[in-house]
This record gives sequence, structure tokens and C-alpha cells, in this order.
Amino acid sequence: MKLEFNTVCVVGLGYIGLPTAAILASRGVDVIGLEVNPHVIETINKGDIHIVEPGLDVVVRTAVASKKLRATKTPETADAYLIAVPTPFKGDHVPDISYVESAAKALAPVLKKGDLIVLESTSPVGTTDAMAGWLKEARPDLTFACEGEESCDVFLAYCPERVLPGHVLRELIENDRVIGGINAQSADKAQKLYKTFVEGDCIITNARTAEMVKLTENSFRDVNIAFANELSFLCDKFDINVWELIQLANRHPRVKILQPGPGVGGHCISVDPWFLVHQAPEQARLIHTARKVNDSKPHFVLEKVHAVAEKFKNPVVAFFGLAFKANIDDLRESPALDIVEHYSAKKVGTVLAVEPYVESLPKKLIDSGVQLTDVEAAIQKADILVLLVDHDQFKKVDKKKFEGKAVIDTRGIWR
Ligand code: SAJ
Repeated sequence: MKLEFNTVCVVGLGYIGLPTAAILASRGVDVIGLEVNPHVIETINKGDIHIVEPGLDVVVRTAVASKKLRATKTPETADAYLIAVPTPFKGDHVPDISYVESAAKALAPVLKKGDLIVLESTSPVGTTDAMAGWLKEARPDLTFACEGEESCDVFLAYCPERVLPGHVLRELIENDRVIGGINAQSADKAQKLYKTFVEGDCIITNARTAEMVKLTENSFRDVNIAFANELSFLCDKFDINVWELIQLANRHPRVKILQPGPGVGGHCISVDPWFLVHQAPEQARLIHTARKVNDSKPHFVLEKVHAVAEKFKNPVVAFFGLAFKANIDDLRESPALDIVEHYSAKKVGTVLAVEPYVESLPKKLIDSGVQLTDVEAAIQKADILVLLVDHDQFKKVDKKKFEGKAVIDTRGIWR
């Protein structure tokens, strides 16, 4: 089969870039991974991976062994470029697009007529337009279309990633993709690139809409989780079991409430809605409030633990789970970790942590004397059991062993 894109350069070999690069390579494309971290380059070129994602090790190993994927720190010419670099905060919830800017500027010298650049990083609305501006400045000899302009030498598009950690390889192939071209030609070209590995629909729109789609998806989820967390505050006040309440309300054919928890973590849902709040504070009022509701939940849980601990002389508290959600090892922006850090900093009694997905505790917890232990030992030793993450291992515990102990269950699996 003749490929439309023989060589694709993926910029940023992280949680999104690396799986995408490896899948493209598995489809016969020559993939160059452009990466700034020398350790990541070395690891990938050995056929290993630096992140945890089921099945990814095999796909990367095969791609590297077949010489279809290699990592480098020097930009090289390709037919298409896919940018998947981080867009974190700088300071107070202000999106930092400097990595996108650096990536665009790094690619500028190697661009040629007919190339395609797709931005995948979650970005404020207008970032693809801004990228066109940086590129125009760096390469006045080439034309980069802006919104509405039809002809161009280099095609630009925005296509948000939407894969769920833990299911990345399947979702990269199966999920529908929204492809926002900076003009119609760019969208068509980008659609062809995604069709080389996406089995879902590749739907075309403009770049600004595609940028907003990504922010909308994660804000939608955040607002809905905030509703569930708000119900947990109300139920605490009214002494009602929130899990039973939600189960019953969800029997209505048009009600589908999500689950409360210790707060919202990860590097997406707890971050992306702020991009909208920052860009349009007067319009994004509900989204802003949802962020505040979800961000207040760890403090609420902490207060509960302190209130129970005060009843004991030298309380032994066991926290179950540190990850930001169930069945993964990712501790980034984890409300569970935040809760354990704050509690253990007070140095009251003994603090145990159970996290089957890590081999050692983060330094901050070690420094505060937290001990990593297994499920059985924690249940046996602790006066207070605090469930923070609904890992499958925790669902299986025998609740009869909880007798005489105080239980705080933030996920509703031990009720
Ligand atoms: N959570 C709850 N209650 C729920 C569901 C989730 O408290 O009912 C919490 C989780 O425990 C976790 C946080 O929310 O702390 C986020 O978890 P998640 O599973 O909702 O989402 P992520 O961050 O793993 O992945 C999300 C996904 N976006 C949506 O579902 C709209 C994924 O598709 C995106 O690709 C990803 O963000 C991203 O990279 O943007």
C-alpha cells in the first residue's frame, strides 16, 4: 500500500506522543521522535519505555527493532509533524504554551512546501493561529494559512488527543477524532494522516472549534464530577448515604450522576477547565465553580480524618491508595497523595500508606515517616482506615476485618 505520509515526526514522546509514534510506526510509517530529554531518547532507542501504559512496551519494542521508530533531539525533515508537548500552568492557573512555541520554532528550519503540522497538545483557543504566526515569522519564504485563507505552502491543523490512561492503545485506534484545519486543505490533509491508524470517524471542523472541543470534553466531566462531590457535601450535612442516593437517582431514565471521590486528579480534568476560566472568566462561571468545588474536596476529607483521629491517643491511620484514580500508578495531581501529605505533615501517631502500584513512597511521605505497607498489615494495625482510591485490590478485602475500626470511605466501595 502506498503511504500518503512516508515520514512523520512526532514532537514530544510522552503519554500521548510515544503511543502515537509507535502506532504510526506499526502502520509502516518511518517515525522520528523529537524529544528534549536525553534519558527518554536513550530509553526509547534501546526499545524500552519510560512510562507505564498497558501493552505499550511491546509496540515500542517492535517499532524500534524494525527501525520504523527512533528518537532524536535534532529536528529532521518529514512529510508531517505531530506536536504532543505539555501545556502546563505557569503561576496561578495560567496556561503555559511556551513548549508549543518552542516546538514550532524548532521545526521551522526543516519545513518545506507541502508539509503538514498537527498540534495535539491541549491548548487555549487560538493557539493554532498563534502557531501560524510564529512559523510565518521564522520562515517568511513559506506561506502558512490563517483562518479563512485557502492557499498555503504548509498545512496546519489541531487534533486533540482524547485517550484514557490505561486504555491508550485501544482508544488511539478506536476513538473518533476531531480534526480542526486552519483552512479546508489543512483539514483534508490531516484527516488523511489520522486515517492511517484511526478506525473511528475523523470529523473535520476548524482549528478554533477543535481546540474548544478538547476543553469542553474535560470541563464537561469536571462539572459533572463536581455535582457528585457537591452531593457528598449535602449528604454529609443531612446524614444520608451519598452512594445509595446516587444509585437511586440514577434509576431515573434521564439522570446519570457520576461518582464523588476525594477530589479530581490527573493532569487533564483538573487542569484543562482552567484554560477556559483564564481566557473567559466572565463566561466560564459554572466551570470555575466546579473547579473550586472539586479542589475543595481533599480538604473536606482531611478534616474528616482529623476529626476521627482526635478521638484516639496515638492513632494509627492507614490510607488506601495514592494514585489519582483506580488501577493505575500515576500519582500526578493526585488528591489522595495530597491528603496523605497534609495529614502526615502533622506528625500525629502512625501513618501507613497502601499503594499496590508503587514500589516506594514519594520522598515527601518518606520524610514525614509514612510507612508503605500491604493491605492485610494495614487493616490489622490501623485504628482508622481511609479509602482514597478504588483499586480492584481494595474492593476484594473482607470487611469483617474492619470490626472495631473507624472507616472513612471516599469512593463508596466499602459501604
Ligand atoms: N473521577 C471522580 N468521579 C468520577 C469519575 C472520575 O472522582 O465519577 C475522578 C478520578 O478519580 C480522577 C479524575 O476524576 O481523579 C479524572 O479521571 P477520569 O477518569 O475522569 O479522566 P482522566 O484524567 O484519566 O482522562 C480524561 C479523559 N477525558 C474525559 O473523559 C472527558 C480522557 O478521555 C482524556 O483524553 C484525558 O482526560 C486527557 O488527556 O485530557
